[in-house]
Order: sequence, then structure tokens, then C-alpha cells
Amino acid sequence: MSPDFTTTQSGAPLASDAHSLTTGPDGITALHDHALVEKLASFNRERVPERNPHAKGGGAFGEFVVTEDVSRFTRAAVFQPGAMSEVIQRFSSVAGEQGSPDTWRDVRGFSLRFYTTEGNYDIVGNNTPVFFIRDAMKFPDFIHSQKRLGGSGLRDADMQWDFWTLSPESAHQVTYLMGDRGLSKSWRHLNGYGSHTYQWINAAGERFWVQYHFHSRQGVERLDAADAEHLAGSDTDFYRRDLYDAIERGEAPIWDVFVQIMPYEDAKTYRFNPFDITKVWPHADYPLIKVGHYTLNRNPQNFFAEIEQAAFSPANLVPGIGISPDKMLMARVFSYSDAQRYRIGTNYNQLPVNQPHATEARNYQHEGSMRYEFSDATARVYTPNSYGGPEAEPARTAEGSWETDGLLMHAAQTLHSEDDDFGQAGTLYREVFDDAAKERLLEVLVGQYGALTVDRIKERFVWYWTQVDDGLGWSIASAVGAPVGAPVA
Ligand code: HDE
Repeated sequence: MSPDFTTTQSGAPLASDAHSLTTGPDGITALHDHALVEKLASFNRERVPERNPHAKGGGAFGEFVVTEDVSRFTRAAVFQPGAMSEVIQRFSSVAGEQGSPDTWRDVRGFSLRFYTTEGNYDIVGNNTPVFFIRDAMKFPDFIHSQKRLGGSGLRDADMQWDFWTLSPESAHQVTYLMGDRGLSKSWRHLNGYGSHTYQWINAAGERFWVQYHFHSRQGVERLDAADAEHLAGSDTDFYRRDLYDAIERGEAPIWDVFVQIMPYEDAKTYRFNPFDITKVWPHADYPLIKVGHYTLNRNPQNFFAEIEQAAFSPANLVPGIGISPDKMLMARVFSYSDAQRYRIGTNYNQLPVNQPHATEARNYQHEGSMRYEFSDATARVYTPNSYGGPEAEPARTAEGSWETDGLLMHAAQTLHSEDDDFGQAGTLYREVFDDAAKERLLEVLVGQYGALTVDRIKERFVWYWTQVDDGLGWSIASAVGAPVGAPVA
């Protein structure tokens, strides 16, 4: 008898792997065929809700090592000289569903978790340093406009450009998206960014504002639009396969980790609002400072358990690192854990991929759906207690902080001297894109215009790009035979 005989989920041997219980070979199926009912019921429950957005992705594990000394800026254990931490990274597309082609033009998600000795630290960023909007109130509308029409269930260029051109703060990110970054050669060939401003706190309690940059040692390479279109049909999992195969071949991809540091006081008077996620901090003002590098060298053993159930959250912070008064970031700190409770379940943090790996979780939360971890019978389930249970030690936390005061209101952010919606988009186009990249952008935009069917959106499209750069707007208008002028509405 084989030791590997199949069983029900409660361990009893199965009578058959292939035949259900019937009255004779051709008769009716018995409802009390528990093995069949259990097998079909399990199958019906295989899918958990996909992420909304960032549904299609893939990832791997690896190691981060700190090669430089940035201890003057943060006391976080993960960034102390010589520290090594296990990491997991997930890359993703934003708008497409789980089965969507990897090579559709999109921003790419860049989620990184450090399993540190002080708890899990997640940086949930993108392959662009900015974002489409600057207030979380607009986020569901933005994502709706990029997904599918309510009626037909189809994706729709009018809907996308309607939202973008009515939200001019999107211009910087849309310039990235329509440029070469919208079609990377692979996940290995893109840079990542924390995108928001975060706070670092050093051992003396001094505070700094910080932005993260992750530079691919594989180089930043783009995919030709024609190749991407072909791949979208012939190999929908092109990026997922590329990463998996590279790691299996022993070609572990590496990213160098840098930060920009802004002294705490500079934020008040800097020429841009430094907490506005639609802006970058020019390197001339705040140069890149090297921290270390990480390597992705281990593929998941099980895609569902370790990648699909990986629950990243900007709320996963560690001592010496905090958030900033960026309205998007403050909302994300709430939103992600909420998404995981719905998507995976109340106790999602107990799953092996989400547990702390280099320390342990200790608190008085207990029970709830699918709870399987528990303390010994003498442990108290409340605090304070007089039985020696764990207690908070505030000195360990080194939380972020800033002064805040004011009337409660719904308002746009405070403007600094050079704050506007189009300035940095224009700089990106004129000073960062070379002539060939400018040509490719024009070609993409002319193609996008061609997919529009509504006149007022077409008008706003030309106006929007004229605001980014006059010459670009005129080039689009002359290529598509449209007038240049202020949009009707
Ligand atoms: Fe996300 N985002 N997001 N996002 N996001 C999600 O979280 C959300 C934003 C990003 O690999 C969701 O677990 C809000 C900026 C990545 O698992 C959801 C706002 C940036 C991923 C969510 C933003 C991102 C997500 C979907 C505006 C880059 C994939 C399921 C305040 C800096 C994470 C989930 C992974 C995923 C909400 C804006 C990047 C719905 C409310 C800005 C890389 O909770």
C-alpha cells in the first residue's frame, strides 16, 4: 500500500480519486459522497477577491544589506551599518485584472517588505516617483476611470482622459506613464520609488524628511510598443515569467537603495510643497545618498500562499521611521489593512508571509475568524495585568511626529512659491526625455487621441498637453488636425 494515499481533509482514506459514488456505473450521484462534495466545495472557494487595483503581479524573496552609514538620519535597525534583512518584493500592474497581459501600458507597483528585528517594514511604491492625484478623496474615482465602464464592462479611453484632463495634477505622472516608463522591458529593468515623503528619526530624536529610490542594476530598459502588443497576445505572463526564470537560472536581480534627505525645517519654506506626491525633489537640492542594496534570489514555493496572500501596507512602520503630512499617505495607512481584512481575512497577519520573521508579534488581540495561533493557557487576554504579560515600552517606538494645528476643513493643500500642476511635467518632457523619447511620446499621444470619441474630451486633451509643453501641444494638434485653444468645459 502506498504511504502517499489520498485522504479527505479530515484524514480518512479516499475510495477513489476519479469516480463519484453512484447507484451502479450509470446511476444517479449520491449526495452523501462527502469526498466529492468536499472536493467541489474546496474548488469553489479557491479564489479570494483580487486586489483592487494592482491585481496582476508577481514577486520573490531576497536579502537587503546596508553597505553605508545613514545612522545619523535614522535609528531604524533595518538601516544600521552592516544590517541584513530578509525581503519580499511584489511587482504589479495597476489597472488590469489578474489575468491581464503584463505588457499593457501601465504604471508598475513596487512593493517591498523588510522583515526587520523591530517588525515588518513595508514600502509600497511604484516605478515612478510621483502619482496622479494628491488627495485620497479622488482615489476610487481615479481607479474607476482606469478600469471598466459600468455598463459595457469595457475599458474606455474617453473615461481615462476625461478624468485626467479634469484633474490637471495628474500631468506629471501621466507624462511618465505615456513615456518609456509605461512599458518596461521587464520588472527587473525598472527603478522603484517610495514616491511619498516619509520621516526618519535618529537616536537623538532629530527628524528628517526622506524619499526612497531603488535603482535597478540590470538597467532601466523599455519595450517597443509593437513588441508589447505582440506579447500581450502571445505571453500574457511575460514579466512574471521573466523574473521567475531569471532567479531559477541564478541571475538574481539587484537594486541599489538610495534616499534623499531634507532637514525637518526646510519643509516649511521649500519652493514646492514637499509632501505633494505629484512632485519630485530635484536632486540638485537634495542629492541621492546611498544606503545599500538588495537581491531577489528566491522564488516563492507557492504563488498563492506567498504572493497572492502577501498583504503589504504603508501602516507597517518600524521605530525610527514615520509618515509625513501627505494626505495620500495618511489615507493609505488606513486603507491597506482594511483591504487585507476584506480580501484575505481578519487574521491575515498570522499567515507565514505576513508574520514578522525576525521578531514576534505580542499583544492582547485574540480570536476572530480562522485564528490558529494562541498563547499558553496561563497567558492573560487583557492589559494591564499583574501576571507579567507584555507591556508597551514607548522608548522603543521612536514614532514620527510633526506640529499640527488648524480649523477642520475640506481644502486644497497649502501652496508654496513654485507649486503648480504642469511645471514638473514640462521639465520632465523638456529636460529628461531625449529627442527619441519625445518622438515616442508624441506617437503614443497621437494614438491615444485617436481612441477618443467625445469632442470636449479631445479639446481638453490638446489643452492639457499644451499646458505641459506648448510645442508638444502644437505637435499633437497638427498631427491630428485639431485646433489649439482653451477647452469648452
Ligand atoms: Fe495603492 N492600493 N492606494 N497606491 N497600491 C492598493 O491595497 C490606495 C497609491 C500601490 O503589491 C490596494 O492590498 C489608496 C500610491 C501598490 O500587494 C488598496 C490610495 C501608490 C499596490 C490601495 C493609493 C500605491 C497598491 C489594493 C490613495 C504608490 C499593490 C489591494 C490614498 C506610491 C500592493 C491592496 C501589493 C494596492 C489603496 C495610492 C501603490 C485598494 C486608497 C500613491 C504597489 O488598498
